[in-house]
Amino acid sequence: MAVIKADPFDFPFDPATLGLVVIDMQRDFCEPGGFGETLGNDVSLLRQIIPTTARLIAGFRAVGLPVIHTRECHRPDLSDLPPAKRDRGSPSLRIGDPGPMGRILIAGEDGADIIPELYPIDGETVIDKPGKGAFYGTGFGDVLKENGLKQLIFAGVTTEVCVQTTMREANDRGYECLLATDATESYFPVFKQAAIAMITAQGGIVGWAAPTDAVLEGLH
Ligand code: C5J
Repeated sequence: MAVIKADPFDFPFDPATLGLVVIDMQRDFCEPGGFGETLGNDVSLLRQIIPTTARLIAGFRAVGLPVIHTRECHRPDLSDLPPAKRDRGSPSLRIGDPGPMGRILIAGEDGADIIPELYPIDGETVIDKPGKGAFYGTGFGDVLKENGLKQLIFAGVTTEVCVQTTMREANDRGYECLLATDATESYFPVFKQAAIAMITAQGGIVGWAAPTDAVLEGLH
């Protein structure tokens, strides 16, 4: 067993069953003019983690372990978009509306795609998901099983929404999950810290947390 130094205690893992899940590093969340900004958020906060996340991805690729990417997006006909989601709040543009990077959070549009700095390479799986969690309405669970994965390292945005939701879903399904604390970000720094605290509290009730350097050290 290999080990990653983590909170609330070391994370032992079998490299044969470990994978990296990078949540929603999309232009719509990380670049001006996308969904995140239409909600009034400062996207520069999320951009701070791009170099660290790139290093984490490169580390997994270097040792031949799987990298899975997700994208929060909807079908062009909006058939997988509940009105309750589209109508929530008062963004300047709603999901499906035309914006500077194409229709907001719609599959196939530039804004819904992954940022160029972290773009998937050939052979990596990309899961399009209509919800905040990656299991709902997708083949994510099947992909994990087909790859024999049991332990998951998580990165991406936003910590307290899609990352935490997916970690909780995975934890309930028996996966052991670790969050790379400097490869995840929120538009609200206080929410990021709270999410990490919630995940690791009570003996790791949702999972573990560790910085990218500790994860990469564990891989070697
Ligand atoms: C949000 C996400 N925050 N990827 N999506 O709406 O966390």
